[in-house]
Amino acid sequence: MPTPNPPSAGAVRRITVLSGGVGGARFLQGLLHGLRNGLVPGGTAETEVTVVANTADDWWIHGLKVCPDLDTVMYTLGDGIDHERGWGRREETWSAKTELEAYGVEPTWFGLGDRDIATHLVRTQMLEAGYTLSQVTEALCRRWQPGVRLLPMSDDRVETHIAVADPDSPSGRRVVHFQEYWVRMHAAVPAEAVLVVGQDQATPAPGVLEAISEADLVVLPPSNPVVSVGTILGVPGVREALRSTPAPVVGLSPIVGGDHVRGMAAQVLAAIGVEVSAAAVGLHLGARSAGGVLDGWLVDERDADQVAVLEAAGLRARAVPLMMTDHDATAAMAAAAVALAREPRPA
Ligand code: FO1
Repeated sequence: MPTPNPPSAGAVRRITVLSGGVGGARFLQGLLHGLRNGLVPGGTAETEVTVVANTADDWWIHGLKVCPDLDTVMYTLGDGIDHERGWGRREETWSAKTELEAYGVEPTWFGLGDRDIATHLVRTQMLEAGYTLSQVTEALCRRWQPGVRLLPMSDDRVETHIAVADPDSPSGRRVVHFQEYWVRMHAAVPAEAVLVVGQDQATPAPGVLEAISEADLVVLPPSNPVVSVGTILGVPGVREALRSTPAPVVGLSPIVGGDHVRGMAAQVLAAIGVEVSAAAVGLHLGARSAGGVLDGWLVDERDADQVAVLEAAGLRARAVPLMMTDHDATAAMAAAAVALAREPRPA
């Protein structure tokens, strides 16, 4: 097991971030802000950031391939995002959605905006012409210029489905697509199981494994540990790449004060039997020295009492402010992640 060589006092030239949607995109905004303003030790405006984005939220709807996490990162960093919603386009209109409703076409509960539909039309046309999701993403990013290299975790179809209780079905359960669980059901019912369809057959997209093995630092941002980070780690080969990269691997807890900051992490953590706490998620991902993928784990100051159990498990851990209230606050989180990566391994 190589001892991660923390970025020396020299520059942090390449950072790879394994990202979900809204939380990951917000973190990336702060990371880029920090790099461009000298707020990240060793980082500069020239530091290359590669984002490996979760694609298990993807959904075929109305014949279009929708990739929420890829698009949220692309729109957020390309300054096209609607800041209120955290997804979809700013200055959006909903005429197509309204017309579909008028035809009684389901699902009416999933908001596809007119501007957003153009992205899905381009993506769908290119996929049908034989381009890979990686090639589509690269093409879309030529317009949006996100300032990072944006890679899907895989070019293969991987979809998260959630099993929920259903007294009307013989098995007592029914399975819905993640988007239905989140958007239509608001994750208001317990997730009994998380089923990632196609996960075991997927291969990492081109460049993903190299982005992990050749980085100076790998970061797991405060994304959902199950349906965002978990699904990226579940792509065969990714976990092994994290365990063998010479780069330090540092994560930031998406759980603060015993709950998720937004989204449905609490529900899906319960489905996999992991306690909803900063330490439990860090221990779930695990220290590389104990078969896991992490060298360091940042928790919020409210969870400072959980640092000890993390360090006892072989992780470097620190309690710092983890609320992404503005770009400077998020940049400080990124700086803390780099500082933690530089610390010598615990004795
Ligand atoms: N989230 C919602 O809560 N309601 C929606 O109607 C909705 C539509 C939507 C359309 C495109 C897209 O890329 C994302 C969309 N999201 C919507 C967000 C999406 O469900 C989540 O951002 C991710 O899947 C979870 O990270």
